[in-house]
Amino acid sequence: MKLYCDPISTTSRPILMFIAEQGLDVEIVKVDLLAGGQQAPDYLAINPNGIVPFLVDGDLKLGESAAILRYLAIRTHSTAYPEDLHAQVKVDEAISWFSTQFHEYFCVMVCYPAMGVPHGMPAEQLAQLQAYGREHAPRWLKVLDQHMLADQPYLCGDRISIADYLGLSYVLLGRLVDYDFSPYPNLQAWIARMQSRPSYVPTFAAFDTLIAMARGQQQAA
Ligand SMILES: N[C@@H](CCC(=O)N[C@@H](CS)C(=O)NCC(=O)O)C(=O)O
Repeated sequence: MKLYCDPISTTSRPILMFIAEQGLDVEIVKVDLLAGGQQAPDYLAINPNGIVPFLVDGDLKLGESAAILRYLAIRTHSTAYPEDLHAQVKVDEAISWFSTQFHEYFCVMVCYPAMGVPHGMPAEQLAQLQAYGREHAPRWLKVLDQHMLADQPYLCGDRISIADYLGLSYVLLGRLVDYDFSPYPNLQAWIARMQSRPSYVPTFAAFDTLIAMARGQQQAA
């Protein structure tokens, strides 16, 4: 099995963390996003979308981080994607929530503009988008803090699920733009819980380096 990915990619890290925790025998193939490796003809021949992550397992060619997580968890009979139908659809619900509401308001509107990720829109519109996101993202952060994580250690109960791996990566984008999570104590406790897992350090090393660089640039400015 091969995973095409880049540790600087938000959607690659959840899978790398899951693979590390499960000790899965997966060949990691780095597609260097900063060098434009996702547009290299040999990679486009594998994944015409030109994005990572992408999994190849025999005849199976699979994109989309959520689908890859589900596949790996089912294949390994991991409790991170429970077999009980009600428990399973709650994990699906959390994954969809992160990929839509949370990603749109928090990642796309708040974090990406502050990170300089090109949206291809004029600066004035981008500033409006960011302001809108800053105003409305707390709605979803409150849901996370006061409902999803209010009385349980993980997003879908007492056990970690694949939604936690995915959600962590999205939430931590906030650290890259110095987002203030202090109004959300349950969310902060969950972040700390996830970061205390041994798999966190190797998986997020490249990301943490980016944070350190971003802070250095802010201090120098
Ligand atoms: N919905 C996809 C999104 C994947 C995605 O956007 N990957 C980014 C990195 S986080 C990428 O490869 N970007 C390269 C590009 O757009 O050129 C998933 O969840 O896997």
